[in-house]
Amino acid sequence: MKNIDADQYVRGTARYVDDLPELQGTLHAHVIDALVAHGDIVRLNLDAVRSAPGVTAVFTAADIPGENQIGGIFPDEPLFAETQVDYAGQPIALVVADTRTHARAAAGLAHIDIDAKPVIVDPREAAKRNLFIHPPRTFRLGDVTSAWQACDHVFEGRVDSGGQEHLYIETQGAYAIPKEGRCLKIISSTQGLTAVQKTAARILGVPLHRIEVDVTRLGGGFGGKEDQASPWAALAALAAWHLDQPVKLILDRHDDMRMTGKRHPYSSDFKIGLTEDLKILAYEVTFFQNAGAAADLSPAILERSLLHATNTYFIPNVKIVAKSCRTNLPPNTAFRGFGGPQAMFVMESAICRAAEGLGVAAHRIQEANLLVEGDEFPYGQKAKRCHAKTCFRQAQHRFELAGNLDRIAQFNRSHALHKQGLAVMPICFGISFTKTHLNQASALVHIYQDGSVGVSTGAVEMGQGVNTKLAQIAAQAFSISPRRIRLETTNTTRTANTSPTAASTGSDLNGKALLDATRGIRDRLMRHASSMLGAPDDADVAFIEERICLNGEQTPLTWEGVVLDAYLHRVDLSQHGFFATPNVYFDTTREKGEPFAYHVTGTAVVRATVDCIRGTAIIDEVRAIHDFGSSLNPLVDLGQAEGAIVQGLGWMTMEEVIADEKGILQSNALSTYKVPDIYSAPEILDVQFLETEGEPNAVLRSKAVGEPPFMYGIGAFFAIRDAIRAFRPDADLPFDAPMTPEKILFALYGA
Ligand code: MTE
Ligand code: LUZ
Ligand code: MOS
Repeated sequence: MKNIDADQYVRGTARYVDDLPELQGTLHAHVIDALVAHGDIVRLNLDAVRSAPGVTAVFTAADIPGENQIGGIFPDEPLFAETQVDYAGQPIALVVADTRTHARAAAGLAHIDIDAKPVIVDPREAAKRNLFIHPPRTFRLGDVTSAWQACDHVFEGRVDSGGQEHLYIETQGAYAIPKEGRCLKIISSTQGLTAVQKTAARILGVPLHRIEVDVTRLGGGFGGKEDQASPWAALAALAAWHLDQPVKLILDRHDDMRMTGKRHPYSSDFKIGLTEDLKILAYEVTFFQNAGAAADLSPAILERSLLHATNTYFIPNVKIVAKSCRTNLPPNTAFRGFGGPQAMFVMESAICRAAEGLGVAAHRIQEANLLVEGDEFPYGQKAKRCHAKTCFRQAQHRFELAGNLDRIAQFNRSHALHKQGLAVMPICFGISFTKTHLNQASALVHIYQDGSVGVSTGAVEMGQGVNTKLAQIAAQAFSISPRRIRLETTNTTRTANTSPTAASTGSDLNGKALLDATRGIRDRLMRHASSMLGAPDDADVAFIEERICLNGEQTPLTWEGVVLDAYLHRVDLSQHGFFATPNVYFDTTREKGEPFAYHVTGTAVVRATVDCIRGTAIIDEVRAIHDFGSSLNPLVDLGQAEGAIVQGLGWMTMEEVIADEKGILQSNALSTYKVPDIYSAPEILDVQFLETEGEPNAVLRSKAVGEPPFMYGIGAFFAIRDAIRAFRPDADLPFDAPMTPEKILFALYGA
């Protein structure tokens, strides 16, 4: 089935927050923010803002009726800075005017004096000063200390990976509309409706039932709207609450880039020990996570780094230490992979270092250590239905690894100024929220009298195609045409207590809740059809392609006929459904548990060509064998894999978030921040489906797909590195991503 939204996307008729027709009396808000990264607010004079043309009101912390607090995991983040600012871009006040232009112009008239304090942007520097978001966490398996002696080879190193701007096409925004009885409806571009609802309620000091949140779709989220949609919604809500008028707040691209958090940069130290036959016996790693100025989701992201530190390998002796470091940057946040990519990049760097030290190909070390059935992860869970080896072997064979390496060597011999390199990139990603309680979802299904169906779930459509999958699931459950199914907006009054659509679990959790709801209605409708047919209780009644079948034979009854008759006989045609992932748990005192419903594995082969005059690199091909399970929708899944891979390539090769030493973002526009476009996508992007029985814990055996393929992009770093080595075998190459042309040139010719 093709994506049910494809038509709207192509025609440009899909409606985002800023496309909604504005209600009469709608006002426009603009944020007044800190222009320095750290200091005490010594004077805040907003008189000129207040008297500027078109201005209705200006709000500060003093106007918050509830709590000036938006921290989700720890209460360490005010909505408005009061006495001090901790990062450049931090909101200090909100101006509301009749037009957006007026609001923005007025904001420029604010006089804010800040007594500057020292700025820290480097996580290692923060760690030296004991500036942590929370105490470090350590995961252990076996005993690294004694294992080093048993190793034939030990290597150490440092690894750095940079931030990444989400660059969702739709910027952050919200539209808050007062309803009667001091209630608010907030239309928000959020992945997490309940987070928006809770944040607005906390700011206003009202119970959750006074706040309704509604989402039609997002123009992308990528994790950037998992919880960072909340402050903008809360700001619009605050203004709408005081003024009793609708208030819209949409960030422009520049403000969005300056004011919102990004993927966490990490700096890490590793030590890896191997035996003569390339078995990794011990691995020790310390992650310094650059959290930014407040916790945001950093503790959860750090946890996923701990969980994914050994990628897809079994290592018997492991020690992983993770430190979340407080710096003066906007709080960094969820981004596709959620700390997993950062950790896996370190693991692959360690393997690369060992391979270079031993003079063997990295893929031989990778292959010798792949997880097999029953192997224990450092967090206690055992590998189950593990396809790591199958994917790796199939990638080796189908993509002719040996032949490819020969051709590359041949190319490199015959080209002086272009060099090719190759990397194999196996991945393993755990599926479930690592906070166990978030692994729940609900759905609400209505069948209308004409047989058409309305489906509400907690899932947010952000381009990933979850609504298409949900429509398929409902259509399949009732055996009716998908045209009869309508996916309603995601709304907190129809689906309460939603987990964010994140952790790649959107279709698993909501799909299973939806299946639960459809089962209830289907049972009632089958009983009703039975009685319409005068069939005995034990008769075999089934819905098959809009017809009712009795003991395998078609009857004259149709879906529409049964639905209408059921209505006339007062059969309940609505149903709530619920799903909670069984058996997942995690014990943080022992740092052991079974946090994931299942794992997704795969292997990619990445080939790159470096232009050794210009320092530019082209990723020629990415081919992968990926475990989609038994895919519900191969086209949607392929789109997810391809998009994720290109996003991963961007993180590893060109996207460079640069804040200067004063904490001011330099890469603050699309002229200074380069994202992959169609020309930087590999000419050969070939993602093949591993043939499997499918995953029983996934919805209809179709595995989660949103995040895992992102990590294939990591292969690009090592492919480029391999090509550089072909030009300059003795190059001193740090593990420092992204591998931009600037760094490549330096590697080729630098000191
Ligand atoms: N695909 C598109 N087109 N836009 C997005 O914002 N977000 C990604 C992924 N794919 C995203 C996307 C992220 S970070 C996640 S967690 C998943 O989609 C969330 O959706 P799912 O759980 O339904 O896979
Ligand atoms: N969000 C979250 C996530 O709250 N918990 C997670 O485990 C997670 N994983 C990936 C992406 N977002
Ligand atoms: Mo995705 S980072 O879980 O929104």
